[in-house]
Amino acid sequence: MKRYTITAALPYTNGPLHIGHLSGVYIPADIYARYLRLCGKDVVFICGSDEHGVAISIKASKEKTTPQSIIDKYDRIIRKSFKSFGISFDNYSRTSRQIHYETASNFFKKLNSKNEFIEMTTDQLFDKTSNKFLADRFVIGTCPICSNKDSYGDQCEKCGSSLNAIDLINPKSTLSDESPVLKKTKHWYLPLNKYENFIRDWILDNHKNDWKVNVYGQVKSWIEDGLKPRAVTRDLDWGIPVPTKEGEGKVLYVWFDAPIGYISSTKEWARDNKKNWEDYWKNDKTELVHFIGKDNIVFHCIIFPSMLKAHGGYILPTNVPANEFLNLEGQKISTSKNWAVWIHKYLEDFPNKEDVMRYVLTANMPETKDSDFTWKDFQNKNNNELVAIYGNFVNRVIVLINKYYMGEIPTPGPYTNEDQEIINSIKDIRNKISLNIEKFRFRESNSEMINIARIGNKYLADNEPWKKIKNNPDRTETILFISIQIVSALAYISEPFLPFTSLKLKGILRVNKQIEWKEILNFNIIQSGHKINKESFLFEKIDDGEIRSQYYKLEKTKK
Ligand code: B3M
Ligand code: ZN
Repeated sequence: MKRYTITAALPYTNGPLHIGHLSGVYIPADIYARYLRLCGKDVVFICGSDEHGVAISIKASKEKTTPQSIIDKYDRIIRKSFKSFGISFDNYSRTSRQIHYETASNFFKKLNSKNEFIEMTTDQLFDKTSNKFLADRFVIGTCPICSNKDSYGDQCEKCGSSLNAIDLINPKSTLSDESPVLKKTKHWYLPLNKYENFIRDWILDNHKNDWKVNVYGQVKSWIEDGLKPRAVTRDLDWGIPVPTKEGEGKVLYVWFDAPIGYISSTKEWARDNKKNWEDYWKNDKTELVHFIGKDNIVFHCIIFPSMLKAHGGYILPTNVPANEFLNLEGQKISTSKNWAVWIHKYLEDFPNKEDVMRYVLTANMPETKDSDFTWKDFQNKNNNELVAIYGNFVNRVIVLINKYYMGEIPTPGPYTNEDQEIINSIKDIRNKISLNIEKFRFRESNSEMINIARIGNKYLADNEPWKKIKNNPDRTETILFISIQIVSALAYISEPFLPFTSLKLKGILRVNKQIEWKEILNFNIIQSGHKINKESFLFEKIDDGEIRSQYYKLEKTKK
C-alpha cells in the first residue's frame, strides 16, 4: 500500500490561528490527507506546536510572563481550533516535549560527530542595555537584498531571503531600540554552500514540472544567489540546549529544531500506534509532502533537506506545495494590528459553520498568488452556492423520496441515454477532482465538487419527477433513484472539503460504510429498498446583519 508522510507547518505558539493559516497551510493539507485516506493509502498526517524561537520570548516579555506559560496558553487554543475545524492530524505534538528534545539533540550530535558543522567565533550584534545577543526577531533593520526597512535578523518577510543578523543595514534592537555593538561569540554553522549542487540537481533538475512555479522560482533564485553557511545555534535562554560541551548557554536555532519536530511527532505517533516511524521517514517508497506558507520555502526546500542529506538515511520531500498569502479586505493580515479573522472567534460568531469557512477559504485559496478574503464574498458563497446549489439539490431529493416513497429508495426502471450521460458526467467530475487534488489544485477540485450539485439540480429541473409521479411513476422512480445516487456520491466526495457536511449528509442517508474513492458512483452506496431519514438543512442563509457586525469589528481594530 502506497505510504505518504504529510506534514503541515508547525504553528508558533505565540498567538492564535487566523484564516490565513487555514487557507495557506492547514486546509490544503487536510484535503490532501483526507483524499489519500479515501483512496486507501497509508497516510500519516503530522503537525505540532513550534514552541521555541525569539518570537515566543518577545511575547512572554510583552505579557510579563514566562515563555512556558505563553506556549501552554497558545498550544491549547491552537489545538482546539484545529480540532474544531476538522483538521485531521494523525498526531499533533509540541516541540517542548522530551521526545523532541531527544530527537533534535541526537540529530545535532550526529551532524557534529560527522564534522558537518563549521565552528566559528565571529562578531555578532549585542545589545549592551539588555545584555543580550541580538538574533532573529530581537533585531530589525534594512534587508541587504531588497532594502525592506522592517527585516528581521533571520529572514526578510518581504523578499523571503534568509539572512544572518550581521547582514542587516542599520540594525536596531527590538528590546531596547538601541543600535547594537559587536561582540565575539561562537556558533555552529551548517555549510549550505556545500549542498548547493545537491539542491540544484535534486530540485532544479528534477522538479521543474511537478513543483509549483512559485516554489521552484524562489529556490532557483536562492541557488543562483549562492548559498552561504548558516548559524544553527543561538545565544538565547529559551530553546533546546546545544548538546555539546562548548554549547553552554546556547540553544539550537528554532529553524534547525522545528523541522525535526515533524520527525519527533511521527516517532510519538508510531510509538502510540505500534508503527515503525522509519517507514515514514527512511523508506524511499514513502512520499513526503510538506504543506507550508511561502515564507517557509527556504527552510523546507534548502535548509531542512540539507540537514537530512548531511545526516544521511532520510528521504527527501516529493513535493512542497507552498501557498502564497491570504489578505483580509484587501489588506495584509496582521497579528500585531489585530487585522485578522481569528479562528476561535469565528466559531463563537458562526457556530457550526466550520464547513462554510472551509469552503470559502478553499474557493479563494492563494495557490499561485496572494488572494483576498472579504466578508461579502463569504456571505455570497454561503448563500448562493452552499445554500442555493448544494443544500437545495440535496434537500429536494430527500423531500421527494420521503414524500413519494416514505423515505424508501425506489427500484429504477431502464436508464435513458440522458440518465447514463448524467452518471458518466459525475464520474468524470470524480476523476477530475482526483487529478486536481493530486496536483494540489484545491480551488479547482472544490469547484468541481459543487458542480456535482449543479448537475443534480439540472437533472431534476429537466426531468421534473414531481410532474411525472401521476402518469409515469416508473420514470419518477428511475429519476429519483439516480438522484439519490448522486446525493450519496456527493456525501463521500465532499468529505475532504466539507467533513462536517459529509457526516451530516451520511446521517440523513443513513449510510456509513467505508467506500474507496474509485468505488464512489458504482451506485453501491445506496440500494433500492434502503430507508433514508427525513430532510434536515445542511446550510442556512447568512444575513446582512451578521456580516455588518463583522465589518464593524474590523473597523474597531483600526481605532
Ligand atoms: N513555525 C511557522 C511560521 O513561520 C513556523 C513553521 C515551522 S515548520 C517546521 O510562521
Ligand atoms: Zn528583503
